[in-house]
Amino acid sequence: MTQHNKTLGEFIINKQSEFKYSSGELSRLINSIRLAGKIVNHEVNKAGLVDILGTAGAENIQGEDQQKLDVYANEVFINTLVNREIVCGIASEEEDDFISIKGGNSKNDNKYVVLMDPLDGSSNIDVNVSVGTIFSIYRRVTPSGTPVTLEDFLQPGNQQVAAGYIVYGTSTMIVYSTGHGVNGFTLNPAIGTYYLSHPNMKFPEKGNIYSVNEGNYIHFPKGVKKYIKYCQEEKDNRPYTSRYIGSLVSDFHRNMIKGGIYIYPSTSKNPNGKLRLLYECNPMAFLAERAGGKASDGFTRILDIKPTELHQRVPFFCGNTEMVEKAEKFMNKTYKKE
Ligand code: AHM
Ligand code: MG
Repeated sequence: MTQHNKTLGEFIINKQSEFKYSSGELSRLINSIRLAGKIVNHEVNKAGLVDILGTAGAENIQGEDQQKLDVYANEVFINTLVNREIVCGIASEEEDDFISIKGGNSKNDNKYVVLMDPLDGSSNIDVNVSVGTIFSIYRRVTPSGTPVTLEDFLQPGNQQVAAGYIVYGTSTMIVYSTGHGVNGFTLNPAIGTYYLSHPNMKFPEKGNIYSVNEGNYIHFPKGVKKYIKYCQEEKDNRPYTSRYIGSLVSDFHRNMIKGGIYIYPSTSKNPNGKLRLLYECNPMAFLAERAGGKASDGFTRILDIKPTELHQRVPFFCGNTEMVEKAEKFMNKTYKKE
């Protein structure tokens, strides 16, 4: 990487005037996220060396085992945002309820709330496979200076001011958008600086990768089964390639660069799928659309869904526009028969 590449810090300063509400508050918030990301990255990278692997003995609200690194990442992100007094509220996949943050003088004038999945794909930690952090930023809707309420967090994804993810992969990257395109920055671990490595990321026009946990095939809706068969058919540029890491951030990241669709549908066991609307689907849908892609629940645009609860789950179809639209067609055609 050459030294004249723009750093994330320089990029944020240059772009600040493009932000919708340019008080510098959003810039400082993204700065805090990149700092927390570096700390988590450091810990993730030495996961094999220290006794930090394994479960922490607690379960999160969805009844899943929490890995130690989940707990660690959750604490780092929350502490960084709280200590810098940069947001008025946080909701995390690892917390039962949202956190209301008071400012130093007991009054909090900050405008933004952050929703996050501090360490997504955590079942991959023990086997040295990429994991990620997903974040989503909204302006509060209740009056500033008062404690945040549930209403501030249950906003439809189309109200997001910014969203992004950090992928702790073969290299660590932060990819985010404040609404003006999607940009990716790669961490140079030697000096702890992120460099702009992937400016203005876009899904290629055509994709040929489908990512879905086919082990659940028997439980999928008819439309998804038919779409999978379509992907496997020998016709035109098909069969497509199947790639599934089981780590949403990594699967999305690859599909955005190479062209593909990610699907986590409803199943007969889990009618709303597995992924969480607020912490996973909305931020990814925001990025997908900014990168020329599309995200839906099979029928409706993800970003237009009005959330009703913090830990709500939703079926998720996300990737190249053409591929998502094709999958939606299969869903619509078979819907009545199911
Ligand atoms: P998590 O938030 O508990 O880590 O679950 C989300 C992850 C996604 O990253 C991934 O795409 C999906 O769960 C994989 O689920 P499955 O193992 O059922 O295919
Ligand atoms: Mg997750």
